[in-house]
Amino acid sequence: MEFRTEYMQDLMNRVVKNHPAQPEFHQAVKEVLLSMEPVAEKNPQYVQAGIFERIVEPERIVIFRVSWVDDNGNVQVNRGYRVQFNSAIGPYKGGLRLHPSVNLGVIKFLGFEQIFKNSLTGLPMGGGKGGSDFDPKGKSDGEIMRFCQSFMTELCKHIGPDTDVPAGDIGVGGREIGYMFGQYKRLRNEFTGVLTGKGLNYGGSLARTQATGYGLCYFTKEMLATRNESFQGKTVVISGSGNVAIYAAEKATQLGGKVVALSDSNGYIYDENGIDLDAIKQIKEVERKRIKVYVENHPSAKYTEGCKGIWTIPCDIALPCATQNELDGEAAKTLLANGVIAVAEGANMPSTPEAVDAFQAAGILYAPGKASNAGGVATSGLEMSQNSMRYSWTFEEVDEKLQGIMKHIHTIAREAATEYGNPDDYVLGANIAGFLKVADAMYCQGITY
Ligand code: NDP
Ligand code: 2IT
Repeated sequence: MEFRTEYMQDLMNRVVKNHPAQPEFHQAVKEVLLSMEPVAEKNPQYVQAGIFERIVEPERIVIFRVSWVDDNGNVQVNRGYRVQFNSAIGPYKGGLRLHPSVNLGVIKFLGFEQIFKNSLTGLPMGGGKGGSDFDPKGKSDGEIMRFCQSFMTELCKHIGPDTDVPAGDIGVGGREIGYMFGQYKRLRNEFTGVLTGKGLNYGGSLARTQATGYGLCYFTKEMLATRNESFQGKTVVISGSGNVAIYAAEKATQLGGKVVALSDSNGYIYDENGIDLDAIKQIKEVERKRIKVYVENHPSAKYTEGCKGIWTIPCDIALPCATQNELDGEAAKTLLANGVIAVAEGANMPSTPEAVDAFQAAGILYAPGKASNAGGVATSGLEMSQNSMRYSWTFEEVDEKLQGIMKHIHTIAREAATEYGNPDDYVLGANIAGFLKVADAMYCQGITY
């Protein structure tokens, strides 16, 4: 899609010029600004107050050196980031990613998306994201701990339970959050809810581990219901085999779907009888091994090297849950030719713009990550509430609130999409519904940032 107004095209040109060589950030901004053209026309006060110019510029960026000592006694140096993008509706909130592909542009795209996602949850959370180019693969527990402690030694100066509350993302799960929380507590002498995704015995929330994957399926269920469809009897393909993919597979199965494929960055497994999820949890969560190990004990399954081929498997529902731009235009065409009826994103921006255009042109159900994967951060918001109350809800209580939030996101995205054009355009709906709350808050607070 291309811009039809000079105003947004000019703004986009400035973003590209002022943030050079950050293609993921440009991609995320373009998608949102395209949805903003009718909003700017309907709301001249936002144009006058410079809301669009301000919302694409992070409020603050912290970049720092992270040195640590590996098991051989060698000094290693990585780069740490925290992008505090927008605090109009609450403290900055968003995950930390540890992956060698991390750079400032990647963290900025993630922080930008987080503004709208967090707003959609209805909870008071601003947008932020952080991480490092540290590669956790193959590192010992001791190395992970020393990295996390060094990372937090600097990060702790910039965060706090009412300022900025990080959480997990790729490469950051319960283990890493534990090491970071311990270091924050030691340095600040404070036991506070400064991170979410914590262990259950030191302030974590029940159902946070499951929340992103479960929430993704709750959203997909709502979307399917608009066409009198459900997960029942459907074949489901899910990319990735990390936190989001595993719990998406669990809930899709509970709702009656059959999950036939999962992947990691090396390749994918296909089992037409349905994947044995307990075995996957053992391989990925406990042993931290590669997914190909699965076929050693599952003769009906087949392993194929290379992760992109997963989209050639025929399915009714596709849930990309690995990483950005993992599903391109060609993969989208193949999925469509094989009869896919719904694509919902567990990952952040996994579909390229060409893939999104293809899904929308074909008229299938397509949910952008900022709506469909918001269950994770929503439950992080619920963890913050529980920490503030010094109280814990049961699994059922949290899960029920999560279901309510995903239903609400689906409703407001559809309402906004209906008001501004086409009820089935969840991209338009999610961007506009997420934007309006933040824009009003920025407008009311005056021109501060
Ligand atoms: P994990 O680290 O638990 O798992 C990531 C999975 O994606 C792994 O299977 C990994 O394979 C695969 N993967 C990562 N990078 C690549 C790559 N470059 N190419 C192919 N596969 C890759 O992360 P999560 O499950 O937490 O995150 C997955 C996605 O969901 C991300 O986009 C994240 O931003 C998003 N997300 C996460 C939320 C959360 O609460 N955790 C909330 C909302 C969105 P390998 O092990 O081989 O690297
Ligand atoms: O992309 C995301 O929404 C996350 N990684 C979760 C963020 C959070 O603060 O729970």
